[in-house]
This record gives sequence, structure tokens and C-alpha cells, in this order.
Amino acid sequence: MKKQVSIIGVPLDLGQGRRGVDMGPSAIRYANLQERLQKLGCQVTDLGNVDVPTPESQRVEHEKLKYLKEIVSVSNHVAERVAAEMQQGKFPIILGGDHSMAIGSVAGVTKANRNIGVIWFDAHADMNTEETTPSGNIHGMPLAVSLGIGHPDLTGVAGFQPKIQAKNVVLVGARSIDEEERLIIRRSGITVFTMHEIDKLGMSKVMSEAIRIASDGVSGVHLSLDLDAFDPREAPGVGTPVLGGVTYREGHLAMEMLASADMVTSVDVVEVNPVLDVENRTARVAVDMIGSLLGKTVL
Ligand code: B3U
Ligand code: MN
Ligand code: MN
Repeated sequence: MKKQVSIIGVPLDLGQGRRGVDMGPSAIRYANLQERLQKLGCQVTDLGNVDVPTPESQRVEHEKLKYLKEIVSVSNHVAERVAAEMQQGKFPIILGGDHSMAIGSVAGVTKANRNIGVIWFDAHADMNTEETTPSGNIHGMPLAVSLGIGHPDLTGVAGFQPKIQAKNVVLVGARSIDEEERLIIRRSGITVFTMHEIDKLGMSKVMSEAIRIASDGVSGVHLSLDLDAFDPREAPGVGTPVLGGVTYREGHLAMEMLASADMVTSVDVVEVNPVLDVENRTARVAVDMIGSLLGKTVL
């Protein structure tokens, strides 16, 4: 069945320190996301952007949880919007913005459907808390928060927690993990396929395992796609690039495997920063990946 897709933009940049990622939703739209999806037979509605405060008009109150209040408020709005679309049987594509946006999107997806697995594509683990964060940036925390680990104002978004169960959470592409963050990951019980496993086993094996684990006993899988999972040579427009990432070809294979598993119910596309990009290349990679995820095949 062809999907009914709802696009929701979240121009949030308060979760990290570099301006420009707030223009991510525009850059991805400019790379013809809607047209690409329509060509695949999807019925697409673009719901515009969620309102987000600008950093210049706010004050940092807590050095280890920068813009906590503002991010909690945006997250609650995002959760409501996403849950409403899911409840109508839509497939939401949520465009960031930095990855702190996923606190709201995962809350929304799981508010509509409590039993959801997650595949988190990222160079980082996003498993920090206020105790372990080296930066105080909340975009380094959303996976922990979704698992119920972290500040109660964050874990309590949408009024329930945890949103997801570690046994159905898989991180793919990690290669930059903070010292103490590692301990939280080990304790949490999530599955991690770092670049080491991707190189050793190949993306095909990693994704078949990731799909098996994320979809075991759940009714759907949410994909959170941080563009910094990709190698910065192919996706340079991100705030914290890390060498040695997922290639464009491996990314397509991963998305095609997710498409044929037919379990993905919703997706985040985050951390595209057009100010740091080269000719909108990173936004175009994002649109190519979403195309494969929603069924584009070569032949
Ligand atoms: N782990 C570091 C850096 C970071 C996390 N996510 C991104 N960068 N994109 C931190 O600040 O928590
Ligand atoms: Mn991330
Ligand atoms: Mn990242």
C-alpha cells in the first residue's frame, strides 16, 4: 500500500552550539523531498514547521542542560503533532533541526503506539546525561532520554516514560562516544553496531540483525537518521562531523533493507546544517535516503 506521508519541520538549533541547523528543514525541502515522495506514489502533506524560539532571544540557565526549558516546550509540541499524524495512519517524516528534536518525535510516535522499536543512525550515541555530557548540549542526550535516562523534565515529555525498551533499540554507525557515556550505554542494554562491526560484518549483516532486534515483538520501528552517521566526504553539512562514516552506498543498502522489511512507521532526518554544507549535498543525501526508505529501487 502506498504511504500517506506527513512532513513536519522542526527548525530547532538550541540542542547544540552552531547556528545553521535551524535551516535544515528548508534545505531538505529545497532538495525536493516532496517531489521525490510523490514520484514514488506517496500521498504527501507538508504541515510546515513547529514554532521554535531563537537562541539569541533566550538565556542559558543550566550549563549542563542548555536551553532545557525551551527544548522541553518544543518537544511537547512536536510530540502532539507527531502523535496526531500517527493516529490518523500517516507516516510522519520529521525534519530537524538538531537531534534534540527526537525527544519530541519519539514521544509522539510512542504516544500513538506504545510498542515501538528504534533504529538510531548516528556517529554519536546520544546517550549522555547532565552528569556525563562534555558540552551541555541536549542533542547529545535524546536516545538516553527516550529510554527514560536523564533529567525528569526531558524524560517526562508527553507525560509518560520510558518511551522505548532497550531490547528493541539499535544504534548503527557509532564512532564517537564519550568516556562516561560508554558506561551508560553498557548499563542500558541497547544493541550497538559501531563502524567496527559495519566494516567487519558488512552493512547487509548489520542491518539484518538491526531489523531483527528492533522489530522483535513490536508493532513498528522508528528510524532516527542523524546525517552525521555518513562520512563527512559525502555529507559535510553537519555540526559535528566524524571521519570514517557510513558511505552513500552502505546508506542506500540500509534504507532498501528497511523498505523491504516494511516495519518502519516514522522517521527523523536531523543535523543537516546548510551553512556548513557544500551545494546542499547533505540535504540531497538525506532525500536520496528517504527515497530508498520509502521504496525507490534501481530497477
Ligand atoms: N557526544 C558529544 C558530541 C555530540 C553528540 N551529538 C553530536 N555531537 N552531534 C556531546 O556533546 O554530547
Ligand atoms: Mn545524533
Ligand atoms: Mn550525531
